[in-house]
Amino acid sequence: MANAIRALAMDAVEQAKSGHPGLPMGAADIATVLFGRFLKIDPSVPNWPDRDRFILSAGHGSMLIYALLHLVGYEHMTLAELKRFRQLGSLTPGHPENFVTPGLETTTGPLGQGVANAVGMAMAEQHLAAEFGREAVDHHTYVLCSDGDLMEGISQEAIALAGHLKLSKLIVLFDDNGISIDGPLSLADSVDQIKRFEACGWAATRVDGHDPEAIAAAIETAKTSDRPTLIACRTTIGYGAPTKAGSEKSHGSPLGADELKGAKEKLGWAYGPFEVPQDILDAWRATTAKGSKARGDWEQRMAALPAEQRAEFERRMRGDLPEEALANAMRAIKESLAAEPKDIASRSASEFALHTLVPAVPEMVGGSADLTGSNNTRAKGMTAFGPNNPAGRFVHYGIREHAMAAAMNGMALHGGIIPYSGTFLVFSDYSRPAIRLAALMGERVIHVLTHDSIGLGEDGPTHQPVEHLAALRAIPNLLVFRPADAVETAECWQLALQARDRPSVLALSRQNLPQLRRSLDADNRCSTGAYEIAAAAGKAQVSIFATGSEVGLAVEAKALLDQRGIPARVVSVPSFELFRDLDPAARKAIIGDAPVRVGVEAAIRMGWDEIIGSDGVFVGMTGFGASAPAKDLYRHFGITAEAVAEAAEERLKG
Ligand SMILES: Cc1ncc(C[n+]2csc(CCOP(=O)(O)OP(=O)(O)O)c2C)c(N)n1
Repeated sequence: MANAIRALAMDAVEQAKSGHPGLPMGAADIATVLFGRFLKIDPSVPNWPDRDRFILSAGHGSMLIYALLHLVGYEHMTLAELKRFRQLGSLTPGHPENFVTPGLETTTGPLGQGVANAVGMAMAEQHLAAEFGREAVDHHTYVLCSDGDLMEGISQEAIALAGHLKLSKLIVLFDDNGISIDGPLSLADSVDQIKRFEACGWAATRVDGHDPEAIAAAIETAKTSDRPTLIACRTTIGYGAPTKAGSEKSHGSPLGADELKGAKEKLGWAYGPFEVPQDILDAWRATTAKGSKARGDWEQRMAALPAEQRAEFERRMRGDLPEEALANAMRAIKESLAAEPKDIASRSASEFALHTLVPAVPEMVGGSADLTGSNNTRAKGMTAFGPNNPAGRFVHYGIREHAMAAAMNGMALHGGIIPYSGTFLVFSDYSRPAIRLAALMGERVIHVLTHDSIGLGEDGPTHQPVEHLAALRAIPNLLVFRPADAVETAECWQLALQARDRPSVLALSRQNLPQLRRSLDADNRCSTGAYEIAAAAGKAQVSIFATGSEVGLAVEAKALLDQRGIPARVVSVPSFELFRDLDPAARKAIIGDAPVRVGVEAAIRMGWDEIIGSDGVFVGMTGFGASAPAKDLYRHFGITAEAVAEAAEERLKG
């Protein structure tokens, strides 16, 4: 059965003339034991909620999972798809993409991400089991990872978090082949992985990765552990290849016709390309009986649950919001802000909104990378998630931004949870690879990124983001919100929650901001991405576009221009992306036809030409910030109402 994986991987890579045969050939025995004897899946219902999760963190070994999906009988994974490995529009892209291929749990390729996704999935499992009971949620999360996964820094953050949280249903199978692209691992690494994992609170063991019984025994033991488990499986990369086995030469290129022929001979595989004999295919197909039975049993248990509990579980797993509760929460927040306006930092406005949103939307699980008091992400009544309180809805991720973001991806992928968490905007650099993958996968994950400009003041240029808004706006499918006041902050939260297929960033200020929207708006005005927040008295000569903390400043500049007899209007731009999604006529109407357009944002100009044109005036940053009180910095860098008014006036004069 393992040789079927090896043969399919060799044949597909050969046909594609590119790909990675070494891992599937080396890890075939591990995968055969895991899928054959343990993994609780049902190919006829790939998304059955209580299935075991399997993550191939070493995404370059994608032919391993494609071969497995075919062998166990996922309907769409036909031989024809295997033959189209790495071709446009196939279900077998170079690295696994869960949004392309049914049966995949996540998208991997950037090493280390899958391990951290799995930590999030195991967290989600524990949390949902605490909420809905073991009748509804009771599965394992398995990872197959490589040396590269464990060398990446994110893996350290992830395993430390998993060990601390005692995620006992997380089992990592390490393809311990001692080879990476450059050659033997000894060129660059001498970590004792067993000791490393043990030091992080894991159970860890080493087995012969070509001995099925040893692998099976280790998995059995892992399933009874009270901690997460690492099983280091000693393997030979490219197992079976006559000259390339055990060498980096089998890692990432086709074996070549002669080597392939020799490998099949050595493995005793007497079949042609993509040929799997019926008895072996039958044996593979039979392995899913355990999963089908488990699914049947689960359905019976679900049917026996109280109707309300079952309906709530199903809603959450579908990813539908509690529409009515959310609408009521939004109304309550807005009514309160209209009755008692709040001139507060947008991070505090976010907290104010969360106090009402978190109870209304029970799937929200919050957190922070050790900046809870600064990010204001912990709403009233939230308790800390942990082994003794798995129902807790607030995660202390520690100072681990990268694994935090990747674990949040894992929670969203698991389903049943809308994860959100916080750090400083400047440290989005530390989580960016995971944010990018959330955007690629289309996962609803919400990043609260506070201290969003020089407005944070004294902490200085190391902490003051200047290029981060532009850098985040550059990620396709990511929504970057920068709300101007307490009302916009609540509206942006609503939009982030409603964005089912997109991750969001909420860029929030440290410093207080005036509440500009003082009357009650039932509509979500931020939903168009940009809208006129202050109209011109007469035909506008100047349109000022601003985001976040600079919208208040733009409104002051407008007042100065009004005094000078220059009619000006202000457009708040909480989200470039939602604005871009409008049709051209709607966009044009918001842009207006004032002869002068000014953009104001305490950040670099990159991206702004889309709104103000390349001939527009931009008031913002051109380099790094400095350490000083915020007010002094705004003056020092020339981001003031006076400067905006003057720049507009000068341009108008031509
Ligand atoms: C973050 C990241 N850096 C680099 C790469 C490119 N890359 C792909 S596989 C690999 C290392 C291969 O070694 P190993 O993880 O041991 O896999 P094996 O050779 O055993 O298949 C590298 C550097 C990547 N995919 N992701």
